[in-house]
Amino acid sequence: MAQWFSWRKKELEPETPDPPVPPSQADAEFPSHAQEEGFAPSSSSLPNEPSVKQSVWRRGLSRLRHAFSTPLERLFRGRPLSEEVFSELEEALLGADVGGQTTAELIARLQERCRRERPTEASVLKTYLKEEMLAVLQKLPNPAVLQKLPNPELIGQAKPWVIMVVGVNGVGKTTTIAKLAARFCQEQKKVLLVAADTFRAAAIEQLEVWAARLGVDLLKHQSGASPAAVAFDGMKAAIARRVDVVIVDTAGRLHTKTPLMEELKKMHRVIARELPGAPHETLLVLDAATGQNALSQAQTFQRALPLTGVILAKMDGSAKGGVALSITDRLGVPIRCVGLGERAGDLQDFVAVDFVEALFAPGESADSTISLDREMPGQ
Ligand SMILES: Nc1nc2c(ncn2[C@@H]2O[C@H](COP(=O)(O)OP(=O)(O)OP(=O)(O)O)[C@@H](O)[C@H]2O)c(=O)[nH]1
Ligand SMILES: [Mg+2]
Repeated sequence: MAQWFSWRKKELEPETPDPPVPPSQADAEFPSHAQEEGFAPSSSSLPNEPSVKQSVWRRGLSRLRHAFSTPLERLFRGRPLSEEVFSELEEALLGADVGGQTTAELIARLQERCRRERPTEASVLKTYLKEEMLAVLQKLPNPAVLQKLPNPELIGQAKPWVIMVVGVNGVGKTTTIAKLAARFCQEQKKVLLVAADTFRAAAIEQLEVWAARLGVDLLKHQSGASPAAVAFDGMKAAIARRVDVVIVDTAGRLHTKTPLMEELKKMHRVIARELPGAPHETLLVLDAATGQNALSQAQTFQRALPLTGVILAKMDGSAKGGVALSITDRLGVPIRCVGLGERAGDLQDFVAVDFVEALFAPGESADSTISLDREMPGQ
């Protein structure tokens, strides 16, 4: 670890007084995205009462918070800055699956700030860490536009708006598709689900159950059918039925000898041939509980397909959600949404400030069990 504290040794020999430590800006600098997104607390809310959305994020990240940021509070409390503190912080970041490279970069930036601003207490690292994590998560361009799913303006430009959902088996693709379809239904869009995961009959049935529950159309073939043929028929049906949004479910594994990536590329080509410009979104679903494995999966998919976004499912049960940082940092593909549960309403737009605030939120509040059911009646 770099000798970050060389200035502290000098400090022991009194020279010029320390520059004042800048006031903690973290909280003041986190704007209320809740307001932008229409989830702002009502004017009757108490000043420190979290909004429904903040509560959902806090509840969703509770596992990661308990594994990562709660122990950090203890690590920082009442300790002077030392190399030991930095190496424990490094361990905590690695333990949360932030990943080696992103962790090293974060630590280097914190050390650089300490050299510059010369704090004495380790507790200031919490503020610095929040700010540096936010900088990593916000480094992709134009997040405000990219994050919106559905984006009614974009959907209006192409009809049907086609979303292809990919990912290895079991990560949460089908559930995420149902969550997305529920959102489009709320926007009064006509949705068609295409069951192109023909690997097993149960996968088709699962999508069928969701389609019935949400009251949307489904196009399916027999299990074992060619996924590209299902995608082809799905596009034909979507155009004929004048649907607004098509969401194509895909397999995470195949029973044929064709490698998965080749089959997915073929589906992508078939969709593009039937409707130029489609698929408008190719979303990769990753399981947040798999930590750094999720990043290597993402890199494999990125080599094969023009991904437009990542959806990080199962964040609610994960102590390894720090992978969100390395996905943004290393992949260069924005995280669009996060899965915070198994129900149709348990999908949140990924807003970096909400994520960081929830990660470092003080102890659970009484209403931390509020669920999105309130926002999505009738589920
Ligand atoms: N806790 C939690 N569970 C989730 C979430 N998303 C999906 N699941 C659960 O994860 C399991 C697998 O989800 P699926 O949607 O079937 O995953 P899949 O990628 O379609 O799986 P295959 O079709 O087998 O490739 C199911 O039990 C889901 O209920 C989430 O955000 N949070
Ligand atoms: Mg599935």
